[in-house]
Amino acid sequence: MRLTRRLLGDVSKTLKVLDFFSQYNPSPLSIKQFIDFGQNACERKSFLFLRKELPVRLANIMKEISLLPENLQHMPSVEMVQSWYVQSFADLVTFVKVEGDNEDDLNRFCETLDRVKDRHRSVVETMAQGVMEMRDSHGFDNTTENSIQYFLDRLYMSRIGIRMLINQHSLLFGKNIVSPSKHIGSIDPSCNVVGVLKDAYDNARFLCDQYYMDSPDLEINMNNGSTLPQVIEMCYVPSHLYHILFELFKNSMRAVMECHVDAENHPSIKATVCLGTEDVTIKISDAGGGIPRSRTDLLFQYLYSTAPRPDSSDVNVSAPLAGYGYGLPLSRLYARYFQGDLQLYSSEGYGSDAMVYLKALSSEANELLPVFNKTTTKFYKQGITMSDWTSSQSVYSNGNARGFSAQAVRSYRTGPCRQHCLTAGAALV
Ligand code: W6P
Repeated sequence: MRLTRRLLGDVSKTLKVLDFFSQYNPSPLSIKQFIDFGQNACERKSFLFLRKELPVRLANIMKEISLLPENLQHMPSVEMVQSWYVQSFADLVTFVKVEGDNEDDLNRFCETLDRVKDRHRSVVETMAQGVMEMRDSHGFDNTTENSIQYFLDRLYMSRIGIRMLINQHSLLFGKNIVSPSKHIGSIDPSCNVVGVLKDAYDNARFLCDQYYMDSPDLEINMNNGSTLPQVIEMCYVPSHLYHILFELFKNSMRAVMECHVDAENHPSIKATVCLGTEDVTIKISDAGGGIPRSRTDLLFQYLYSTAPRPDSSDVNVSAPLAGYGYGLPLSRLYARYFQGDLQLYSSEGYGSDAMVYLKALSSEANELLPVFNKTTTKFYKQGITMSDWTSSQSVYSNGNARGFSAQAVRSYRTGPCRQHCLTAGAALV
C-alpha cells in the first residue's frame, strides 16, 4: 500500500518505473507452454513470472496510449481507460519485491488480479465511447483514422493476452477452484471443434428465431484429408473459439434472412471443419447475397462499425456490445492471438465464405502480442506513408489511403449494415 501511494503520489517516479518496464518485450507463451505451466508449475512460480510479465505488458501498451493524438487522449472516456491502466500498473508493481513464499502474499496477489480484471471489464465499450466523443467534437483526418485502427487492434490484443494470463493464474490457483475437469485453466486440451461450433450456431439461431421468426439450417462437413473423422479435437481455448464462431453465425444468419425476405425456405449455412498437419480450418459459408469486395475491409474497422451510442437511460439496452458492432474486428483478434486468422471472402450477388484458421499444433500456437518500440512511435508520428500506387479514385474525389472515400464509407455504415445484425440484445429487440 505504501509503495502504491508513493508511486501515485510521485508522478515522475511512476513514469520512471513505467519506462523501466516498457523497455522489456512481452514474453509470448504458446498453448503448449500454458499447458506445461498449468500441469507442472506451482503457484509461486506462476506468481514470480506474472509479477514481472504483467507490469511489462501493461507498460508496453500504456506507452502507446501516450502516443495517441492529443485530442483523442483527452476525451473523458480515454482518460478513464488510461487511469485504469495506471492504477493496475501501480497495484501490480507493489509485488516486485514480494517474495511470494507464504500463503498471505499469494492470496493478496490473487485478489489483486481479480480487482485488475474487474477494473478493465469495460475497456472495449469505453474506448468505443471515447472514439465517438472524438468524432462528435473534432472529427478525424485520415492519419488519425489509421492510428485509431492500429491502436485499438494493439490495445485489444494486449488485453486478450493480459486476461489470458490472469485467467490461467486465477483458475489454477484462485479461491474458486472448479471441480476436477480435463481443462487446464481456460484451455481444453481436447477441444471438440464441432461441439463448440454447434453451441455457437444454436445460440445465434435462438437470437435469429426471436428476431426473424425463422432461421437457416446448418450443414456440417468434416474432413481430415483421408478417412472421414468422427471428431476433430485440438488444444484450444473453447471460449475464444466460441466467440469467433458465434459472431460469424450471427452475421451469416442476418445476411441469409435479409437476402431472402419472402422465401419459404432459407438456404442453409454450411460449415466445413478440416484438420491438416499445420492448420485447423473452419469455413462458414452463407448464401446471403454477399457484399462488394470494396466493402469487406470495412467490416473489420472499428470506426465504421461504431453505431450511434445506445441510449444509456434505456434499460432495455443492456448487452455490453450491443450497438457497437465490434464483433468482427475482435473475433479476428481472437483468431490471430494464437497465430490463426479470420478472413472474409465474398462472392457479391451470391454469398460469403468466412475462413477461420487455427494452429493445429499447440507448440506453434504462440501468443501474438504488440511490442512497443521505435517503429511503433514512428507509426503514430507519421501515420501510413503516402501511397506509391495510383488511386482508383478520380482526382476530384476525396479518396484516402485505402482507396475509398470517407463519404462512401459513411453511407455504408448508415445504410443497412450487415455487421450489426444479430449483435446480442438491443439489435434484436
Ligand atoms: C455476409 C457479411 C458477413 C460478415 C461476416 C460473416 C459472414 C457474412 N456474410 O454477408
